[in-house]
Amino acid sequence: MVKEKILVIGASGQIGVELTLALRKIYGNSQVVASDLREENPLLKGTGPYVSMDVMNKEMLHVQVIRQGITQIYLLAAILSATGEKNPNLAWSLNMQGLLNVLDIAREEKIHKVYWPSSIAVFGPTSPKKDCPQQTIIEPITVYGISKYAGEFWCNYYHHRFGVDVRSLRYPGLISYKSAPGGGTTDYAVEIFHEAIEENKYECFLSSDTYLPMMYMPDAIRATIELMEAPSSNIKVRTSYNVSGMSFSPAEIATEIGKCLPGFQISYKPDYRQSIADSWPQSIDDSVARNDWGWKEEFTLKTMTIDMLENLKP
Ligand code: NAD
Ligand code: AKB
Repeated sequence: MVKEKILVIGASGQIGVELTLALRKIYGNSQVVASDLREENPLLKGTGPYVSMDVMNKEMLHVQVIRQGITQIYLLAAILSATGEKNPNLAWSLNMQGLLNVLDIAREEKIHKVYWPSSIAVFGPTSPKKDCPQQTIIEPITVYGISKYAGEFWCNYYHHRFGVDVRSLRYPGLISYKSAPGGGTTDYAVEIFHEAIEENKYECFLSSDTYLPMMYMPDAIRATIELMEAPSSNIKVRTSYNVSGMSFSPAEIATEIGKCLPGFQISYKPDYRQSIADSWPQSIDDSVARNDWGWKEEFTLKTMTIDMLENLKP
């Protein structure tokens, strides 16, 4: 059996830290090279190799892939929805060129597998709001959503044209306690826990009844690893798979937190992120992922809330 050597790009981010640690558990610490533009996240320090790298620098990326004998790449570097609206050109440039650099090198160096996440942000106001299916009308209105949708088709193209085994999930908003989120519209669902513990109150930037698809990080990491370990013949969608965890509104998560922290108060002051959230579906139909490679979420709003608070309490 070939010993896999994995490169994680964007390893210091919200997903990168936990995914790198999970991959190191499976493949061995020295077999998973973490890399990022910013400094190594403290949780990664001492757990395995780290290289400082800009995914936009294709030459440097190529050299690292050859030098380290990389056989799999997980590309997580991106600009998310809210930050993307502040600098659309930068978001387009990083989200597209970063992916194309990785796909090109994967093709040239015969990389075994590539992982690249898409997002529920591909959907727009004309997509179904409830149980949004795998295939439907897709007309995103954010630069982030446009870049993810274009990226999905680049993945599909490199797979069918050049045989690159690239796999992808449309993550919902991800909730975690280990590393901070990086500029998304769903970030309120992480901030609320920190503020609840520190202040017992939270001012939300979305309105009380804004339902969005969400997932707890342990489910997201498991979904990623299960997708990547599934036999290639099971991966029938080469754009990106819908995956679902839970769906809730700010009012509902506040009620759940209030059950654990009596007296917790939420107030609402919607800002520019409200229109982004309003353009996305409220819930996702992931039956294709369930059928193709057996996806099933574990955490509910209730079990996630209890786990988040237990882990964040001083
Ligand atoms: P994040 O912003 O927390 O992390 C991204 C990391 O990439 C950061 O550590 C950043 O320093 C790094 N980076 C930025 N530019 C870089 C460059 N030029 N070269 C190398 N590294 C660079 O993001 P995240 O939440 O961990 O998201 C990871 C991926 O998952 C992204 O593609 C994102 O679109 C996708 N996703 C995330 C969510 C979510 O809720 N977190 C939901 C859907 C999809
Ligand atoms: C964001 O809000 O931008 C991300 C996402 C859903 O892709 N969390």
